[in-house]
Amino acid sequence: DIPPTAWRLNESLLAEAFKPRLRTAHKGDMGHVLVLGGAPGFGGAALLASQAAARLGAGKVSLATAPEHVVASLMRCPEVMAHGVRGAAELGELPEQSDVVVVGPGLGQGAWGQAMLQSALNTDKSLVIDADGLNLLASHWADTRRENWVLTPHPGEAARLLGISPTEVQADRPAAARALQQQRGGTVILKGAGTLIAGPSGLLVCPYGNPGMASGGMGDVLSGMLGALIAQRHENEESVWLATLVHALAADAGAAKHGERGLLASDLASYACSLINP
Ligand code: NPW
Ligand code: AMP
Ligand code: MG
Repeated sequence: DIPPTAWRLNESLLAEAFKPRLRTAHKGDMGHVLVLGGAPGFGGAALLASQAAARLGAGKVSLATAPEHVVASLMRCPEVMAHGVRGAAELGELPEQSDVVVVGPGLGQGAWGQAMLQSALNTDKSLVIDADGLNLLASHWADTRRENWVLTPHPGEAARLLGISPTEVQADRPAAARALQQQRGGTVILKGAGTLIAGPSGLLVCPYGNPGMASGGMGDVLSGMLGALIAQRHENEESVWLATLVHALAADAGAAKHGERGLLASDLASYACSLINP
């Protein structure tokens, strides 16, 4: 159901936003995204985010992940600079060298994930916090708020952040999205059918997307798309609208081809290309 007080995102925004690149553009102009994630067992989540960031036009993408995931990541996506890190010290200057840090996909909630999140919070860079990054905010950073971040909870993660049940979140999604934005600042994307975006400009709803997105990795791809568009465009809130729109419309194009049951998260980035290169 579309909340009556929310603006609806419309696909017509895309043609306005994605003009041809300057002929003299170089990768240094297109932003550097750093993805922190992929604890043992969850390497795919961080790679999906990284690959989506690369496909959406980020100038450079770095991935800091558990060392055991580096070789497979490089084989799947050599454009991504994959670093195996055992702790915060091994991140070196990566957070400071990037424009946007995406933290959370497959991060886990143990000491390693906590150290990665702390490193991201120590910078003044724009942040995208997803998945276990959100779970850690709920459990260990209860009072932290920030303006230059995007939080991307699904209803389960939103429930943990708000200290209520997922059923209560779903019973009044606009209220949950607004409450999170007020508590934490920045821009909040409450995911799930009829994704809501609560930001400084108010509430928007995304009327696109489909149940083919009810499969693992879809949210991880969104976090990478957000990182790429924020890195290239700087305008935080509008970049959030555009990434949400591109993600959902790419899934609709993908479902038209593969069917809802056959859609994979890793399919989305290639469908997104035709949306951002009109
Ligand atoms: P339930 O079960 O329906 O009652 P979790 P996760 C709720 C990584 N991944 N509407 C749901 O409720 C992630 O990045 C790795 C209502 C349940 O309570 C994370 O780091 C992959 N409720 C980690 O795994 C691919 C909803 O949320 C809870 C809802 C764990 O993330 C998969 C489940 O969420 C995954 O991305 C909705 N629409 N959506 C990889 N390939 O490496 C969710 N819930 O416990 O936070 O687990 O989202 O799988
Ligand atoms: P996650 O649960 O983190 O993997 O994120 C799932 C992604 O897929 C989010 O962007 C959701 O909004 C989207 N999604 C999941 N199910 C649906 C649905 N039934 N309709 C539209 N979008 C969905
Ligand atoms: Mg997720």
